[in-house]
Amino acid sequence: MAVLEREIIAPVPGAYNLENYDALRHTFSWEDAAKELSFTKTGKLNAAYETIDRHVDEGYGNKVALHYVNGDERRLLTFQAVKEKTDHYARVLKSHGVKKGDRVFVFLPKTPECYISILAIIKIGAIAGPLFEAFMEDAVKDRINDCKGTVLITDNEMVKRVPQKDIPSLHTILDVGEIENTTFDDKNDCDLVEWVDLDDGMLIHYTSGSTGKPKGVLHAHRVVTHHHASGKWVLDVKDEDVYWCTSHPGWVTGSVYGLFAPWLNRATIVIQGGRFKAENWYQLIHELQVTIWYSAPTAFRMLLSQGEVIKNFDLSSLRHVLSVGEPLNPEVIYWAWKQLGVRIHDTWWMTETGGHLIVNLPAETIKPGSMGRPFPGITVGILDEDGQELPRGSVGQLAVRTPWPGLMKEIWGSKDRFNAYFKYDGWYVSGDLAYQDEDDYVFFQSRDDDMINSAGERIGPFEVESKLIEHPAVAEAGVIGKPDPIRGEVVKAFITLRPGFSESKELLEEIRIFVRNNLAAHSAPREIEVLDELPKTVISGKILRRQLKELEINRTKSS
Ligand code: 6R9
Repeated sequence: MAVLEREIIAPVPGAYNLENYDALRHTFSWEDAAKELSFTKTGKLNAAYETIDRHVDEGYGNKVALHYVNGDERRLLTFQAVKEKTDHYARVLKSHGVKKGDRVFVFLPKTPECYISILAIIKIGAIAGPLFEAFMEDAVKDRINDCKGTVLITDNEMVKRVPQKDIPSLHTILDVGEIENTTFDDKNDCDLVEWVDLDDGMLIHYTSGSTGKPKGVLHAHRVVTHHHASGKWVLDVKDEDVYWCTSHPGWVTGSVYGLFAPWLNRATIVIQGGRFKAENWYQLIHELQVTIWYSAPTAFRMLLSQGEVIKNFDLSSLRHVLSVGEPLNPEVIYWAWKQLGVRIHDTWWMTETGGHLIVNLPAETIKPGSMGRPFPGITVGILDEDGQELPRGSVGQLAVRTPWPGLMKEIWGSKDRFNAYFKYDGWYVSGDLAYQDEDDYVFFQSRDDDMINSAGERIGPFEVESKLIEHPAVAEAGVIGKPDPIRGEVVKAFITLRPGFSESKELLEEIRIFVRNNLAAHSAPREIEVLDELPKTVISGKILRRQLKELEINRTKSS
C-alpha cells in the first residue's frame, strides 16, 4: 500500500480552483465570505433569492441549472426556468395563506419539484421541512406534529402515507400536479420575495438524537454564507462543472449539498430518481459527464462490492469525488484511486452544524482514515470530561469553537436539548469521539457510545470495520463491543459477504486471522457473524451499530 498512499496524496495539477490552499487558510474570514453573496451589498436577504434569482439577475438565466434523470426520463431546466417555477409555487403557497415563519413540509421523491417546493417555501419567508421519501406514517406524523406544520406539498402516491387526521395543525395538503395546473390571472411578482433577517428561520431538518424522539434542527437564513463558502472551497464548484450529490433533500446532505451549496455557486446539478443500481449510477456519470460527485461510504462500498461492473463504463469525466456521513474506510479510497483515478475527499459535519466543519480540501494532502482538517475559520478541540482540551493524539470529545454562520438556531421546542450541545463554555460538543494529530488531521473514532473497551484497550470499531472489508470476502461490516465477564467487552463483527462467497467456519477463521495479522491481535473479532444485510439508518445508510449491540445483548439475556 505504501506506493499507493504516496500517489494519492498528490493532487492533480490544474484540477482545482486553487493549487495551494495555505493562503486561504490564513486569509479566510466569514465576513469576507459573506461578501460574495448579494445581501451584504443590497441589505436584502432571502436564501432562495441568493440561491436562484441572483444568478438570473446577474445574467446567467440561460445556464442549465439541473438535469433530471429517472429511468428513461430526461429533463433539463435553466436557472430562468427554475426561478419561474419557484415563483409559481410561491404564488400558490401564498394563495393558501402561507405566511412568514409558518412550517411547510415537502414529502416528494427526488424530483425537480421537490427542490423547487423547498425554495418556494423559503422565498416567501416560511420554514421548509423536507421529509425523506421513504418515511412511513409515523415518521411523517411525528415530525409535522412536533413543529405544528400547517401545509404539506406531496404527490398523489405519497399522500397515502400522510395520516392527516392525526396531524391537527395540518390544514392544507397540496398535490404537485395541482400546483402545476393552477393558473393566476394577475401575476404580481414584485412582492413574492420576503426579505428577512439573518436569524429568521429557513429550514428545519429532523435528526435522531441518542435518546428520545427526533430533534427538529432549525436553521436561519444566515446559513447561506456557510453553504456558499463550503460549496466554493470544498465542493470546488466551477462554472463548467456538472455536479451530482446522490442524497435526497430529506437528509441534510441532500438539501445543503444537493441543493443550496451547489446552486449558490451556480453549478449545474443532477437530480436522479429511482433506486440504487450500480450500472445506472455509472451510466449517469458517463452520460451527463459528471465532474463532481458527492456520495456516502455505504454507496461507495456497495459499488466496490459489485466488482468488475465499473470496467464497462467510461468515468473519466470525474475530477472531484467527496464522501460524507460515516467513516470512510481507507479501502474505499484505494478502490476509487485504482478504479477511477481520483481521490475520495472525506467531509465531516452534522445536521446541527449547518455545513462542513472538517474537510479534505481539494488540493491538500489526504491521510486515509482521517476526515481531514478544520475548514478555514473553524477551530476544533478534543475535550476531556471537564471540557479541557486534550493534547494531540488523545481521544476525546470532538468539539468546535462557537459561533460560526451555519450553527443551528435552535432545536424546535426544546431549550434543554439545545443547551446540551453547549455544556462547556464557548464550545459546541458534537457527540463524536476523535483525536487530532500534529498536522491538524482529525481521526473519527466513534460516536460517544460506540467505543469498544476490551481488556483496557480502546478499540475504535471503524478501524476494525475498515480492516474487515479489505478482506476479499467481506462486503460490509459493523463492529460492536460484546459484553464479556473477563475483558469487559470483546470485539464482535457482523458482516455481509460479497457475491460468490458462502459462509463456512474456515472462511470466518480466515477473516479473523486477516484482521489479527493486519491490524492488531486485540482488535481481531472474537466472533464474526454473517447477516444478509446490516441494519442502517433509513435516510443516510449509516450502519446502526447500536442496533447490532441491542441484538447481541438481547440474545445473551435470553440464552
Ligand atoms: C452530514 C451528516 C452526523 C453524524 C456525526 C458523525 C457521523 C458524519 C462523518 C461522520 C465519520 C464522517 N458522520 N460525517 N462520521 N466520518 N465524514 O451526516 O449529518 O445525519 O446529522 O449525522 O454522522 O457521527 O456526528 P447527520
